[in-house]
Amino acid sequence: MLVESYKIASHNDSLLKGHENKLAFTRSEIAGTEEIIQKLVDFQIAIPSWALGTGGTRFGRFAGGGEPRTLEEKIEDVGLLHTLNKASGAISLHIPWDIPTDPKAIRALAAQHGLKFDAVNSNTFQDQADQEHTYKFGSLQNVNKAIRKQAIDHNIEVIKHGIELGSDSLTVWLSDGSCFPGQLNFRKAYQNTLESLQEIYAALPDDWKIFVEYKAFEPNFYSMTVGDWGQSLSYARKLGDKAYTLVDLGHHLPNANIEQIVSLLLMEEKLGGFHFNDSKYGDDDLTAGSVKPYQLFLIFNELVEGMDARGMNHAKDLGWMIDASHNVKDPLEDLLQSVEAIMIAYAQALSVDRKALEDAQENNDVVRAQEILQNAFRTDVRAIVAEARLRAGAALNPVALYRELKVRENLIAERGLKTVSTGL
Ligand code: AOS
Ligand code: ZN
Ligand code: ZN
Repeated sequence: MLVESYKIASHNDSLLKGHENKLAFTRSEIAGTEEIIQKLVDFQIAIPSWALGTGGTRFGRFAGGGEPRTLEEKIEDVGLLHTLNKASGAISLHIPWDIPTDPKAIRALAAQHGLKFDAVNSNTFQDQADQEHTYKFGSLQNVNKAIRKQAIDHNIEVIKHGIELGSDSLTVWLSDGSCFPGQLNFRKAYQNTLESLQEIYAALPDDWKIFVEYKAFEPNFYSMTVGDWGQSLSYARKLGDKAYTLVDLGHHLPNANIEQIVSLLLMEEKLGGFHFNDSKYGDDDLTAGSVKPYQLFLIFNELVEGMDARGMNHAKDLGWMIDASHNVKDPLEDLLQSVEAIMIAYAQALSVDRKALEDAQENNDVVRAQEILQNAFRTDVRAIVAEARLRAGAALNPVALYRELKVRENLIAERGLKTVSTGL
């Protein structure tokens, strides 16, 4: 389905008056709105190919309809999101779910939609039909060398697909670990994983990065081999300059201080990027900002502070991506909501009076420090985010326009009601 620019323009016209009133008020509340708007225009968040279909739990999946059936249709869906918000200009592929059989054509299609290829992802947490060895007892950590080799070769294959597409990073997430105490020799599992990662690292092109994603738990697991930021950082350190830690917000033990983890990784120059989502318990993969928006803001607060201190480019120097599962919502609407929540948190963090906060901190003025942060969090920045979209040629209200244009109904008409996209 194509959303023509005149439809966006007429949607924007109908909302313009109200928008301008809100923007004028916001300008009176926040200093430096012009710079903030420009940063928002530049900011892009990658969409994972596996989040475009309906997700499920281990118990069931209640499919929507009109889901993308092919890689081409996935690219079209992300293109659609990008047309509506001009902030989703990249797609992240998962191999073998998204094998690009004709990479040239796939690149051309993505370019048509204004999309880049973000990190490519390997999959050694499932067995594929044509695969020789099973990953039942792990992949890169496996006690069996032949199994490790199969998993290493797969990752190298993924890098090759990524090169063909113009991607420049590989994300490795492992569901390696153990289910019972005694099952695994932790030290050997660590060593095997390290050696496997080193072989993968050796196959990375010079200008590539490898992101080592950590996760505290999987249902049924007793231990995870890359279970937390410390383990990931330890691998990243040993691997070298091209290796970084990836923070998926849902992968921590309850109440973890994620903003502090982020600050530390950034300081150590080992923060690679994010998988944004939200959760009440852990790895619920809910819409970003839907449960703990203050935490999301505090994370961005550390990012802006730490990146500015290092002279980093907010838009380019880290990998920004969503990783969510949409079990009851229309995935595309949910993704629009996530992007909006991320932009809001970023805008709020940009609006923090850094100088005043630093003064408060240096003077141990705890009350003042709290006031500064909460004031930024409680000030409505939605008009600034909408203005950034307007200037980029996107919709003032993407979710509303999505519904006005009956996008899902159109996709169902094109693709059918009984469609199953790949993913979890
Ligand atoms: C799994 O929990 C991780 O978040 C992965 O990043 C990702 O969801 C997976 O690779 C896609 O299935
Ligand atoms: Zn993730
Ligand atoms: Zn996850």
